[in-house]
Amino acid sequence: ERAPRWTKDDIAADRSMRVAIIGAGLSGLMAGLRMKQAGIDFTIIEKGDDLGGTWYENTYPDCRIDVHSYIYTYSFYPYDWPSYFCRQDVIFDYLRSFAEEHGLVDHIVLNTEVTAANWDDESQLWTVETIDDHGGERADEYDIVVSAVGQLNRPLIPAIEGLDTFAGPAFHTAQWDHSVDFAGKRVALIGTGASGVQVGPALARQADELVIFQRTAPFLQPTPELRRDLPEEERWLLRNIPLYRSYYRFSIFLPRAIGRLAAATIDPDYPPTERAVSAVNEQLRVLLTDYLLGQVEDRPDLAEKIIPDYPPGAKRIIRDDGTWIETLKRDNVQLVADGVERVDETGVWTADGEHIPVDVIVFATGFKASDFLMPMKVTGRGGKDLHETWGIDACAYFGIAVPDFPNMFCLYGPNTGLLLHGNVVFFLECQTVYLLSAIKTLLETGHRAMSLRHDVFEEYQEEVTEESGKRVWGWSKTHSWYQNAEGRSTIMWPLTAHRYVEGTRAAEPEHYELT
Ligand code: N01
Repeated sequence: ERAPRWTKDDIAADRSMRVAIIGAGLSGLMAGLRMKQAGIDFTIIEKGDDLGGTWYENTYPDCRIDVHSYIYTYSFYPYDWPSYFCRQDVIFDYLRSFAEEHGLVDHIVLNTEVTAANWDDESQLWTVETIDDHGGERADEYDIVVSAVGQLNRPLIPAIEGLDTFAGPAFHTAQWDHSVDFAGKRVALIGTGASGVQVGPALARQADELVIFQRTAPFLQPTPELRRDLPEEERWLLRNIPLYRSYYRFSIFLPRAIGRLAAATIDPDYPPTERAVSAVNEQLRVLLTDYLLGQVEDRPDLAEKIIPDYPPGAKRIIRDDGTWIETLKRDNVQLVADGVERVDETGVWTADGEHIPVDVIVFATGFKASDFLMPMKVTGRGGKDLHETWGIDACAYFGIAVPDFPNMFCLYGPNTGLLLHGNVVFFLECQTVYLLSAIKTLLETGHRAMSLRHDVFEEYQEEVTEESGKRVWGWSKTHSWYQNAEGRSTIMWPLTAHRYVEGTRAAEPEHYELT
């Protein structure tokens, strides 16, 4: 529990302080709680018609978390998770009960999208412009803006030629059309990332035929417990022994895990034939490749399609309990390891010129992850535009603060994505500690605004850029959502969890211009 040990009224009772939090997902709710505990006036503005963010929006069949549920949990709000990797509805219930229990629901304005946030140099306030689902526009002033919009909130449907001519339903996994009955249908599933691999088995069971379009083969991480309930003894331990819960939570700091990641990702000399020091990455590649090949000994036709040609870790390694390959082997499933060229009224054309007729197209094609804070228009000091400043290279100090955008703090911002070397909820708690310390500084010093110093930002940016280049998602130049259009990672945290804790312990006043 890292709740503030102070309230606004303890420090500056006469001062008004209003905070706008954009987004009512895991991050926004967490920030809301901290504001409440600090006695600060706050509003959570949510574009959707319920709270929960990603766990409200993604309702495709068998959508579930891919880190252990008892790690993907606020440290101070444990839950009696029924399975190792809980399904979307269970996580949604967790977030709802969190919000209800902490009195956050009344602070959330639903169906309202933030279109712009403009900083006024004179009043030193943000004007947050919103539009609701009836077209009602508003502009409200706030002292502080907290972006809690997430990274994977803008579904990406590729611009495939002819898509608008397709006669049947076509939709993204994050915008599931529950009115579609797959029975008796021939379905195309485009994309074999985490979403595609999760939804594919359910589609194969429901549809008459499933055609899976795989552009790049995924590595699969053997996880036998993926769809299993947690045994009662384990649940008892997690419920009753806080130390047991903490062990899991803080295992991210175990040198073993960090060492493994570092060794597996630092080597710049891939491919393996030219490798000098990538023994662990290579070991991992062999293990994961054997895992795949072991499942298709009877199917050489599949074997040649499912082996990735990039180093493990360059893209997300996907949890698997054997279900994926079982699905690919089904009689009603066809795996097309070929690009999608175009779509016509009745089906999909592959790059090889084959026409595959389908009734429904499901896009598991990911998100516009690098478009941080889009499509909001954010203007800071001197009318500076955030997206013009960033270009395609979004960067914020520890993912949180940007020079010339005073009193604006991002949660789960640029370069805070994680593989083995952290835990998104733990990082989020670090971010809110930082946010609260910034607010405390403003209250204690009587200043109205704090803007990150350029030199502090630049030093940080250099470190992150250099370290990103050493990680597998950087040096391998593998195409993935970890990278932007120019191949730079604006998504992943390239350093250790220790470094993140150290850097977010407090918003150091000397790192800021206070006005
Ligand atoms: O998206 P992705 P995702 N033609 O970008 C393919 C989280 N998540 O939604 O690899 C054909 O990973 C693309 O191919 P390629 C998790 O962090 C979590 O699956 O670019 N194919 C790829 O196969 C995850 O990492 C859970 O060559 C096209 C796929 O579409 C993140 O979300 C569950 C294409 C996109 O994969 C994103 O995963 C699900 C085209 N034109 C997701 N364009 C949980 O556990 C793209 N592809 C909560």
